[in-house]
Amino acid sequence: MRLISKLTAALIVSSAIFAGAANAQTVLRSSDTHPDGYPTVEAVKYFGELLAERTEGRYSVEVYHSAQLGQEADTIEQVRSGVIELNRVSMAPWNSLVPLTLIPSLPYLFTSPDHARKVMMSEIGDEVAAGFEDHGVVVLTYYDGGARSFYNSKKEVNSVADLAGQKYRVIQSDVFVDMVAALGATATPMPYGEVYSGIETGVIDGAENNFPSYESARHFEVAKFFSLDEHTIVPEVFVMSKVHWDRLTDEDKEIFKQVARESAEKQWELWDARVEASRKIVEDAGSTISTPDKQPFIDAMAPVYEKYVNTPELEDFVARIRAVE
Ligand code: GTR
Repeated sequence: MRLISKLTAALIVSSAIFAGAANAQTVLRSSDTHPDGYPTVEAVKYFGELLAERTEGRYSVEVYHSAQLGQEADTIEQVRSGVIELNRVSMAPWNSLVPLTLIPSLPYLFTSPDHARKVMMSEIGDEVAAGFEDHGVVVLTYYDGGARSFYNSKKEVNSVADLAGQKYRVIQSDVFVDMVAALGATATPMPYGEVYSGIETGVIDGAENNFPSYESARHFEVAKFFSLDEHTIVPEVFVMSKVHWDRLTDEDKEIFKQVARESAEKQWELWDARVEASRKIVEDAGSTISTPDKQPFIDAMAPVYEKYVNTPELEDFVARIRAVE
């Protein structure tokens, strides 16, 4: 009986969504790989609050954090096909699908998180976003993905030479694989949720990420040597399934975009605070943080640029990003 009434309720809700009924309460489901409290999770919750307010309760958001709906690659398929309405993921797993996302994923392109924020919120970000629409989603906004650095379970990395022969987990993206290879190490692409045990069991020597991820995924417990080489700042994307987007009225589309933009500003605030807090947590827990000279790392990236920035248009695109102050 209970099951039947649950199913009936689900049907009523989904038919309300399908009909786009004016007074329906539509709950939008959003996925995130990070735990509750993480800046991206909190920013999407904030988006939901603003959305409910500005639509007089017609829309609300439920965030499925902690990879409850699966690893990023799976949830990307879910949002593309419309099984879930929203998703917050890194830009890197889109690299093979949306070619222009390769550019903001390049190592040492953005000079600071602030530079990345400015670029992604400019028309450059809109040009990147346009490429997503052919693949079933609309970019609502970008969030700050912070600077990523290498960390290792066995040794301190103070130079490019120290990376030789080390095996690092990377995000499932060719740019990441090539970047690690150009540094003389080996890349093993694998889902985020497998990194902790991968390091613990010695399948990989380490991984690379920003302080909030290193801390919240507890990677610092198994890899205590953090090397602040800050090799890449990859934006996060907050997307909506195009199937659901296309059902919104023009007025609602405006509201969605506007509150998403406001949620990005919130995320930036939360992000800055969390970077500091996470750094303190890992230092207190005994992580050593080394700060290698970045220039040799930057120099080693030349082949990656040669491979991916391979047309005059892309060269121009990179130059435009570099020119943003
Ligand atoms: C984090 C990012 C996640 C995920 C993760 C990873 O910084 O926020 O979306 O992509 O990195 O390395 O898989």
